[in-house]
Amino acid sequence: SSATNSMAKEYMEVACRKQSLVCLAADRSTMAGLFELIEAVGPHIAALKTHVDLVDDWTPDAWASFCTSAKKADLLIFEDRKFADIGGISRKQMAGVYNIRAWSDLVTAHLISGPDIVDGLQAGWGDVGRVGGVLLLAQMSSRGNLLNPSYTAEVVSKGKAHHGVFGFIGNGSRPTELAALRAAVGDAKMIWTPGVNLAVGDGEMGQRYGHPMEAVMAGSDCIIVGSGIHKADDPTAAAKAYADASWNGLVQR
Ligand code: 5BU
Repeated sequence: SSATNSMAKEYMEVACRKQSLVCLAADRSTMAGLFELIEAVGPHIAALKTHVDLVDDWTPDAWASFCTSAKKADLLIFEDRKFADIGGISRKQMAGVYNIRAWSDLVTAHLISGPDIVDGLQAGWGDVGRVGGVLLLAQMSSRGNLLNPSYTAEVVSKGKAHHGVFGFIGNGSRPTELAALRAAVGDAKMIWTPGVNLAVGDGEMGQRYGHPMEAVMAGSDCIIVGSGIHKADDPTAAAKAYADASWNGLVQR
């Protein structure tokens, strides 16, 4: 109810209906794998995160139909593109082969090039008569990342003041850092967190994992879960387990 962005309310309504604060990181490299996944977990997740450029057999038509399936499952579509260029180029990168502006509701961006990147991305959606929200990377989950506390503080203070910013990416693997981020962000913007797995500890290639319930209790509004679901033997059961952990965390918080 404190959120300034209407899409944040839309997300929370879906999250409450499904009793799930899970955003699925759908990191499968075939269209068939993606369709299978959304079919299996749709009822237990509240948003869908994509990396459109890692799909081997990507075509515009297959992608359009995948996005239709996501909308049928009541999901915001979040392209984790991590834009970082100057505003005018970021606007153009919203078009191109993948035409991200036409189907994404949310995208990620670094603020390294300055705040005009947010205006550039918003102009990208505006070019096709759509609206969207930017999630700024305030923290990352990977070890050794260069987003130090003073950088995080700058991102939060600039991002909080921008109406085009939906919220921030926080580090789900470190509840203490996350709680500090929550305190800095306040209640008006979202915090979404990757680096979450029921198997807490180190993941592949420097990824780090914290427990989903602890992340939510520390202030996460949405846990971003990839391999914990898409590599599970039973993705449906896994998605349900993450949904339950996130919901219990929210209720306790
Ligand atoms: P995993 O399989 O749960 O580790 O997948 C995590 C996903 O979140 C993956 O798509 C990453 O690109 C994404 N991610 C991340 O892991 N850490 C970050 O700091 C950011 C994104 Br930003």
